[in-house]
Amino acid sequence: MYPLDHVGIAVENLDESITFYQRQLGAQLIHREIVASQATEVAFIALPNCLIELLTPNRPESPVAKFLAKHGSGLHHLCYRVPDVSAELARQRSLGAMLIDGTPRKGARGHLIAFVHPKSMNGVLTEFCQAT
Ligand code: CMX
Repeated sequence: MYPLDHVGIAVENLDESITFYQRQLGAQLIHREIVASQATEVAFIALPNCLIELLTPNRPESPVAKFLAKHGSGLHHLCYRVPDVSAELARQRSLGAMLIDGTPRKGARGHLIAFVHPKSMNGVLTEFCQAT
């Protein structure tokens, strides 16, 4: 089993959500960036054992915009940290999982990332990431 890297939470307003986590949980903001490949703006909040990724769309075609319109703010995905995303995708494919990304791409923090469809993962959108 791989370590959990972060929990992705879709939010309508990034600034307000960062303030909420800082005030409500005493959490620390460690990183913020626009992820062009995902049409999102994200902020990482540090917990002692894991990160929370707050994500909001920065273009209307973002998958997060569709998610927010359908579900509202809330849990969006779980991300596991793996040593080799390509190898993990091959393993997931061999087990019959429905890959969203057939090959890894560049995600937040310069990591290589890939998503697997929630319908293959017990209803949870699942990301694998590899530090580069
Ligand atoms: N978690 C669980 N289920 C989800 C979901 C999510 N985040 N997003 C969609 N679904 C479900 C929907 O509820 C729907 O289920 P039903 O058919 O039972 O109604 C089904 O998946 C299809 O959803 P949809 O609203 O029609 O959306 P799409 O099929 O167009 O897209 C998905 C869904 C997962 C393929 C798309 O969001 C995607 O490609 N996601 C991966 C990329 C991504 O999310 N990037 C943002 C994060 C970037 C970052 O971390 O930087």
